[in-house]
Amino acid sequence: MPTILDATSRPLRIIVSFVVGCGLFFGGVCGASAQGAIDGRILFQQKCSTCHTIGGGDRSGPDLWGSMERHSQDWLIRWITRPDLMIAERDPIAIELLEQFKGFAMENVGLTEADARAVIDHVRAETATTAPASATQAPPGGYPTPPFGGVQLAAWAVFLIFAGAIALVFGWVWLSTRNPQDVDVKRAYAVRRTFFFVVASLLLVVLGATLQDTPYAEADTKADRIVYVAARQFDFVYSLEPIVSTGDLANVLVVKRLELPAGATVEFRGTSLDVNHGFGLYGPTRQLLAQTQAMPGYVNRLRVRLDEPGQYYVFCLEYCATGHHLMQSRLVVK
Ligand code: HEC
Ligand SMILES: [Cu+2]
Repeated sequence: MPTILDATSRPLRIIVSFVVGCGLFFGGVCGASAQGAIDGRILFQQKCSTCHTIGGGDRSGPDLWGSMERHSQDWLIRWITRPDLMIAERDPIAIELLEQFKGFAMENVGLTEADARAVIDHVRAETATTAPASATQAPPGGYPTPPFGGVQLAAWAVFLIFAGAIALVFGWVWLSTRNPQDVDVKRAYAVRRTFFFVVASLLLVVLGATLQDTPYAEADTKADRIVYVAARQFDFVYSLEPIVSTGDLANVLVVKRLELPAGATVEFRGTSLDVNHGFGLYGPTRQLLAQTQAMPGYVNRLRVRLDEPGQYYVFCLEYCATGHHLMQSRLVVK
């Protein structure tokens, strides 16, 4: 399920509001005597949670984690009880938020001042006890250690064997050519020519054998999901709307907690807002699945099918400056 609800899901929200409203009315009638104090948690769930989360990332309204610390109590009470009035009065903070949310206005949900206080207390308490949603935040208990074995071990062994062979050849050449007079130049060139043809034909064979595996034939098949990724020093920004330049960041809804359906073909469209970065996608066991470069001025498409549900990781695979190691993020496949 995507974490974004957009304006098109309005009818759904009206139905939800209606159902919630009916529940509230009858619940209120039955429970009025049982419940004296106003419960901020319940109010939040009923009146705010269609548009807001507390630490779960932006929906059609901003993530409210920490938002109570950004505004004065007076402002909050006025905003929560009469957002329509404040927008009409062109309150500067309200207008700025409205612009950030592309003109989608918060609704007046009919809270009293006492209700508003209870909700504010609830959001403050949740902020104090939960972690903020952030794709860049490490999971509790840290990142899993990647398994060392299988393909990775084989690749490492092949690398070591080849590197060792090259070192041996260099050593042998160094030892056998200490005296220039000893070198038979003609024979050396003949060896070089043979070597060139052997390696070139070997590479051609490998090219022929692997060409059919290149994904270009599927380039115009449709992806189930398109996720835009902007890399920058030092994090990854995700959105379901195109991000090409830094200017776009203000106009798109940034997804703080990226959730993707299991089995779907996902197309990441990656770019960079500053220097070259890498976009390396790792699976639940932290094994590298796919990677592409994130370069300023280019949008690279990376298609992957994420079958296995779980936590996936994204790391920068290009040393981009001193904060490179901070470029870690996560997404969830459900
Ligand atoms: C219909 C969707 C909707 C509902 C319901 C809603 N809000 Fe909002 N809220 C928004 C939007 C959208 C914004 C951003 C400003 C704007 O565009 O009007 C916002 C902004 C806010 C802000 C400012 C956040 C910041 O980052 O500074 C607070 C605080 C807030 N809402 C609290 C609440 C509370 C509390 C409730 C429940 C009583 C609630 N909202 C119900 C949509 C909603
Ligand atoms: Cu980097």
